[in-house]
Amino acid sequence: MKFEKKAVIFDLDGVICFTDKYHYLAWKALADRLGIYFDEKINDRLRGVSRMASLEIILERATETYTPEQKEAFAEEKNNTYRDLLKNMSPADLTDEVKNTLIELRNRGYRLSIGSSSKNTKFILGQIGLGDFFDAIADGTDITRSKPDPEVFLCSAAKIGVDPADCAVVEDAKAGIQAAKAAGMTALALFGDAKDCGEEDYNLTSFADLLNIL
Ligand code: B16
Ligand code: MG
Repeated sequence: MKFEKKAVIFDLDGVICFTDKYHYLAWKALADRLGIYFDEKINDRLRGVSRMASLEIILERATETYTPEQKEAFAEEKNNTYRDLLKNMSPADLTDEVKNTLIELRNRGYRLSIGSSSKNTKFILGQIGLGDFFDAIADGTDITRSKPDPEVFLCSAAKIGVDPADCAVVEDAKAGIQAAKAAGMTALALFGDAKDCGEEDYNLTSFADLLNIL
């Protein structure tokens, strides 16, 4: 199968790099401190959704109710733990497969951008050596509605000046696949709960598989 596209919009967490394991560890530390059950299956539901929406999912299993101020403090506590873990990231956390595929896509003339729900996107890209690589970045600081709303992908396409119909999105989250489809884009699933979710246009066998279909 081949897709005729002008741009590729990448999700960050779980696609370009594996910060998803750090999200898990940071949420797990908070959940354990509060005595709330949390495991990797629940963690899968947090992929692509905003920090506060993630917290609400974790608090579904809480026996206490918390005030909005307490919830803000919990979200900040998680983010501080997460950012401490991100400080250990370096260009070694960018795989050769991802790096070489991105370079080859650029050589083929594609516009390349990011569409991530994370407010830590620019910090993470800097850590892994991609701070200046993408043609545009749309992230959690640009939007008011997180995936499955299409806002972040429409924002990313607008920043690179490409019609949504000419964009392919690479996602590891079912919420991200739904967001891409709602934006009128082609949705490519890679890993996570995106894979075989039933709403994707294509399941990638690997990141480098992009070079076979674009
Ligand atoms: P932050 P993505 C998403 O990134 C994560 O998948 C999701 O787990 C996280 O809650 C969200 O970013 C917000 O992240 O707390 O750093 O602002 O997959 O859209 O790149
Ligand atoms: Mg993701």
